[in-house]
Amino acid sequence: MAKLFRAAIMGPPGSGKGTISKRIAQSFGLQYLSSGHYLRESIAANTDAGVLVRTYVERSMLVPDHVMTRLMLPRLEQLSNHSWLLDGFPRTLAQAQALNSLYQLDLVISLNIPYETLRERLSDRWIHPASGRVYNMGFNPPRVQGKDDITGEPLIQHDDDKPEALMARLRHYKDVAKPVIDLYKSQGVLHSFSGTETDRIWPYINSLLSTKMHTQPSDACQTQ
Ligand code: G5P
Repeated sequence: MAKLFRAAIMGPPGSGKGTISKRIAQSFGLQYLSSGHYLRESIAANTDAGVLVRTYVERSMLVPDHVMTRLMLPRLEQLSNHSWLLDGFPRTLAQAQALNSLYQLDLVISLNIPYETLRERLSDRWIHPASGRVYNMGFNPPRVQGKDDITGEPLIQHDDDKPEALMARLRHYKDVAKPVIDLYKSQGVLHSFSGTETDRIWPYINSLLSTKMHTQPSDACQTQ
């Protein structure tokens, strides 16, 4: 059996992790696991964990590490015979260490996007507070302006996406991500990509994955 391929993608809010992950999953047949997706799922289920998670996600704060590892690691156990791509997990050193104790990653993609670009993308962001669903008025607008596609309820814009708060959030992301990036650099699996447009970064990522995975089977379908 060919070796399984395990990868993760990191980057600040709005950096294009989700957009690039979906392209990777489609092009290379990796199972795709998005931490944001599973958090929104748990919020929508309105379980005790979901109620707790909502208090963090609503304020764009990091969900505690033990909640994240409990949410993500069991899903990976169910995929022991598959190649996969993690989007948005791990985000902290504690999460990376918990993952590391179970799996050795083959590749970590880190997206470096200029602050001004992130600011433009995120200032156009609206959310449905009850579910955590996110819209971007420029690139993935809701079907009806100002309304959630599923429930029809009003969308809101976070104070967190205003410039001063955004700057603080991005600085916090950088501080928290630095030891994670250093860890993967020391393991020789980190590849960083810089730019202002996903479509210009994508060919480089595509080419890297093609090289790294040319012996990998397309063993999985997309989960999300
Ligand atoms: P998420 O869901 O992981 P974020 O905030 O990290 O959310 P987000 O906003 O989903 O990340 P992204 O996935 O990096 O951004 O980027 P994307 O969605 O592909 O693109 C962002 C927007 O820009 C989209 O509208 C897209 O269409 C547009 N775009 C993409 N490329 C381009 C381009 O080239 N040009 C232009 N003009 N636009 C483009 O996490 C949500 C929350 O969950 C918690 C945190 O609270 C987080 O805030 N969380 C965790 N907490 C602790 N630990 C973890 N591991 C956690 N994971 C999630």
